Amino acid sequence: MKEKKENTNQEINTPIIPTWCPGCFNFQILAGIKSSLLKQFEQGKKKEDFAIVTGIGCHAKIFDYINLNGINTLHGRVLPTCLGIKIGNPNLNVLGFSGDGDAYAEGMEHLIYAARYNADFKYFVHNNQVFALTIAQPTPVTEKGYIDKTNPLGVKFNPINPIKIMLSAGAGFVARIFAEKSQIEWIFEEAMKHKGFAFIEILQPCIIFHNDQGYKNRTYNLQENNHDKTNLKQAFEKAEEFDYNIINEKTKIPIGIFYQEEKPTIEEQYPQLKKLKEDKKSWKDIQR
Ligand SMILES: Cc1ncc(C[n+]2csc(CCOP(=O)(O)OP(=O)(O)O)c2C)c(N)n1
Repeated sequence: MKEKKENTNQEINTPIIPTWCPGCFNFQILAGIKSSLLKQFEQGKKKEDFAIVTGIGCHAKIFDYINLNGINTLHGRVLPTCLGIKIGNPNLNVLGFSGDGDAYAEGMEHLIYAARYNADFKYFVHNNQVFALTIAQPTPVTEKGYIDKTNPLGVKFNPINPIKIMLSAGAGFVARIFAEKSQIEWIFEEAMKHKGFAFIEILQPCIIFHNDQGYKNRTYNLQENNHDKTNLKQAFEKAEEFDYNIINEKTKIPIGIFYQEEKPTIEEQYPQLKKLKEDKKSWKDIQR
């Protein structure tokens, strides 16, 4: 077996200039993820301990701006790609990124299974309530009545509520935050401490096509308001408070961790994966 060379280059920036619109909230997400990674490196992890997976869309450009190994996968297929990486090498810290179209339209069925299988990876959904890259068609979380060229009569259906879906599917870490660097840093650390699948929805107003920056003023923090994140019933009640429809003066949007419960991960349940983890190996290392 070849001896592994240690990678001493821990640079996470890339030379690629972001093509997001000036002022896009994706910049906040990028800054928060980068500083969180640097903190992880300070605590002893290395660049090669991480893998990044993105879907297709504006959110997915983050793949080009962070110098980590990974896969810029097909639209809607972030979760099975993350799962595949974890099964190939359960020692990797896998970070998945999707847009709301990617996660809740093309990728919806994978969400249920990610919660059910509970592989230990972290999933960030940049929710701007539109298919932004393809110029603003509605997604399953766009508000009823939304008009665009593909829906000139307005969207006729109520949005789905992904927080409720994740709670129902049995996800062990269900959170929502606003796209602000400090919030990303906080939730990144909490999610890394959690053993198992972590679902993190990031409210990320699209400043061109769905510019609801008022979102931020309507948020309140669950953890600062006595929310019991171990109480599933309470988590559902909090999830009900915001139904993704717009929004009036009274609307309150809970952010923070709705629910957290550690459950056995897929890696713990299969002896082969458990052994790879214990031996700090991947399938590649044990191939003959
Ligand atoms: C299977 C498939 N369907 C549709 C497309 C076209 N497409 C490319 S990007 C995109 C929008 C992505 O929207 P979202 O996932 O919400 O990400 P955002 O751009 O808002 O960050 C679509 C529909 C595609 N590339 N592949």
